[in-house]
Amino acid sequence: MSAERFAALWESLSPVGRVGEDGGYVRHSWTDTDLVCREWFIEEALDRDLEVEIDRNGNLWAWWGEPEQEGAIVTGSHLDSVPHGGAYDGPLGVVSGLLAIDRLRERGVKPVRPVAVAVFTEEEGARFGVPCLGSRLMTGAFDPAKALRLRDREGASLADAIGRAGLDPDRLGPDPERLARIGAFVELHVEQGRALDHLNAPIGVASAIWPHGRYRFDFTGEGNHAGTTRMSDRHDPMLTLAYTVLATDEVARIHGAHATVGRVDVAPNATNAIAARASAWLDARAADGETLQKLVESIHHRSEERARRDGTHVTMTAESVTGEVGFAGDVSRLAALELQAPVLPTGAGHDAGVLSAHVDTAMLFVRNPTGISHAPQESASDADCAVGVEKLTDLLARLCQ
Ligand code: HGY
Ligand code: MN
Ligand code: MN
Repeated sequence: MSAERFAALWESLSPVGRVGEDGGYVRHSWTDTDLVCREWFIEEALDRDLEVEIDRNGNLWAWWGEPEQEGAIVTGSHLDSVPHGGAYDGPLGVVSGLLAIDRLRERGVKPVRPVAVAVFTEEEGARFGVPCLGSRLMTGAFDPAKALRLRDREGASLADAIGRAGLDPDRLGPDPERLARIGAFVELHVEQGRALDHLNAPIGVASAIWPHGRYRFDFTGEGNHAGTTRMSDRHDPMLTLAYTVLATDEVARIHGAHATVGRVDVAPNATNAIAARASAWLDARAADGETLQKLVESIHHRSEERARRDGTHVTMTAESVTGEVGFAGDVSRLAALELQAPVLPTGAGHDAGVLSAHVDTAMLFVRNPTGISHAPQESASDADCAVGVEKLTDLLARLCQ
């Protein structure tokens, strides 16, 4: 696979959802932009004579071989992005999967089991708040009734969104037959860090995904006039929120963990009014479950202490929590042996993490020279991406024959 050949397919998708001069992407699930991305995938799959399926949860599947046959070898990733995210997080795995099918055929590989490229919906949880929603619904890891009630920031429900795209909300839910037919899942993903760059390696293999969770903090206080309310008379939830953000940073450093508040919501959000209430979303990650729990408990405890001082009130709600994922099965071991690539953990969640509880799973990483992700500066060279396609093809060839 040449860099030019990779770039040709890459560039057929890259203009979709790219916004503003910063080149960031806004591709939220079930929006018109996402439907264009989905159409792109379906066309590319049909161009390759792959059989396309949309499953009950809206995930897309492009099959080479009989979908009903056992032991399918599946690759793929997601097409949705965080707001103003990078180009590669998700789409790189989908484009590489399609090109790997081309390369398997050119190499004359005759699979003895079906091979598929999958596109999972709402992996980022950027619109409806729950990451890996498509793969969690398929594996029964998230309640479909609860999912249908999830709302985006404009108040549209998931039920409305998928209904608009032609799916039947009543069919949302576990898909055990489909899951049982998958023999192995391999997700290729841009590295979200600089380990491969420091190792001067184009490709890596995942060893683990850190446990991580998303926690919503709701602060309530007393709305009032910014100009006439004495400082000593205030119960300002923004103070408690600000302190919680500072505590997040300090506690994460103490625990050698990663914790972030990147999203807030304030009401009434007026220049000349003391806020009545505010919300902040904590993204917390740590190398092991025990540290994650201590990290979140400590942040919550400090926030409550500060609330008492401010005369405000704080509640914390866990919106999604993902346990540690170890990629230690045969497929991961084969990947490390076959590809002779560095093996490294990641702090980022992936559909491969969700599927790994049910299916033998591996993840391949492609070098990201900036190490930046979830931002427009995310990058990967066409040459490294082409190497990624070849390595993915090597692994799929071993698995499907
Ligand atoms: O947030 C994550 O870890 C992933 O990129 N969805
Ligand atoms: Mn991501
Ligand atoms: Mn991703």
